[in-house]
Amino acid sequence: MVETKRGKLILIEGLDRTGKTTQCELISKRNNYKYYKFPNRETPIGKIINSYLSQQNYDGKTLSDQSIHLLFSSNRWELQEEMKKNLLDGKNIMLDRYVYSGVAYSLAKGIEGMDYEWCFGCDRGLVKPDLTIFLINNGNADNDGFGDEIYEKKEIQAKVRQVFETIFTEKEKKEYIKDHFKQLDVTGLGIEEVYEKVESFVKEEANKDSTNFIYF
Ligand code: DGP
Ligand code: NA
Ligand code: NA
Repeated sequence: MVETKRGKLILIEGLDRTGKTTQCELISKRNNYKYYKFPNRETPIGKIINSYLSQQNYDGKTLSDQSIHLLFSSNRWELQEEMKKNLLDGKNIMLDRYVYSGVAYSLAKGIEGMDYEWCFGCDRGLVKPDLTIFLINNGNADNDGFGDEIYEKKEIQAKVRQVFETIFTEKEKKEYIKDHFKQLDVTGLGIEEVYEKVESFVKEEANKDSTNFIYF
């Protein structure tokens, strides 16, 4: 019996407007990867998340910070079985945001009691990416480019970035980061220039043997 080789799970993380979605879509189109984006705003939970983020039909009081945090996590859990099934079927997956966004955006709020362990807690057990690519863009410091959603503000983005960097340089370093993390500075680069770099990371990972699943 021939065993199917497990597919790779590759994640792109970063602040808003760093080009994550564009790159994930290009990789999935050109290399036949499945594409998952979190939050997935189409599920029942995703619809609540969408109204929170866009602040439409939402009075700002219905959901506490803890509650929205758990909904973001739940949104990842909603699709977990399907993702694992695809991977076991040998399909490669590109992920647009995942656990690290979950931790970073909530930690950045600085809410008492919502520390790193608390924020990570509900995501423990999700399958870990084989590779995480963290996009950094130093070009939009003035942030005229941000949209209207709840976190798309200069001060919030600066805090989120700090938290991302802490996670990737301290928290996750020991067990995981060395082989599974690439930081990519995309400042001033065009879409195809970024793509070339992202694709080379993706191909390098795709050529490695697949291990058993690792978990958060
Ligand atoms: P996007 O659709 O990629 O622009 O993401 C929507 C916004 O939600 C963006 O500002 C990042 C934020 N976000 C994504 N995932 C999470 C999460 O798990 N928790 C929190 N609090 N925010 C998140
Ligand atoms: Na956004
Ligand atoms: Na995006």
